[in-house]
Amino acid sequence: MPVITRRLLTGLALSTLLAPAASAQTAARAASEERVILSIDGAIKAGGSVDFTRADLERLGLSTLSTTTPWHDGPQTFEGVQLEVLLDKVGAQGKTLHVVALNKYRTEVPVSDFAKYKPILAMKRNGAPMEIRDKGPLFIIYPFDSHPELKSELYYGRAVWQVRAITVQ
Ligand SMILES: Nc1nc2c(c(=O)[nH]1)N[C@H]1C(S)=C(S)[C@@H](COP(=O)(O)O)O[C@H]1N2
Ligand SMILES: [Mo]
Repeated sequence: MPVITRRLLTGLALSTLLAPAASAQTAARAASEERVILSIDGAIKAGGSVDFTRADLERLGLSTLSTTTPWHDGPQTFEGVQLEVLLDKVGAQGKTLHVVALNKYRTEVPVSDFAKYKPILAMKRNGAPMEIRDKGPLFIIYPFDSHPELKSELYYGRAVWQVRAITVQ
């Protein structure tokens, strides 16, 4: 494993000499792939805290959900991991999620929403990763158009954008 890592680094360093701009982009992309964007702790089977990079989340399988939202013009297509799938993956045992966003917004989301509505932790909007300025990198999206009761302050409040951490309780 260390050998492979060294080779990768050498390859990167070499391409920096050959094509500085392109390789800086490649390096930036690699760094953002390895960045932890979500941490889950609390009542989970693994104990402690489990960290996820973008690639880790993609490996769990992405679902697509198209809906209008209060924050976008016209129907949008979101892609992300279903919260139900994510919680299953960490062996969550609680009834409530305490969700904390990058902007320190925090709210509680009942786990019972997940089987019922299949909301996703969206990472892409219309095929592109959501940047922080675009309410990314992770945005809880409910299928607002599929259930009339979801078009309410209660569920808009649970649609946390810039999600950074989840505590299961
Ligand atoms: N990260 C983050 N997500 C959030 C909020 C917030 O302040 N920060 N506000 C929530 C609440 S209480 C509601 S009603 C809606 C508000 O969206 P608005 O500020 O665009 O009206 O987003 C929800 N998601
Ligand atoms: Mo709200």
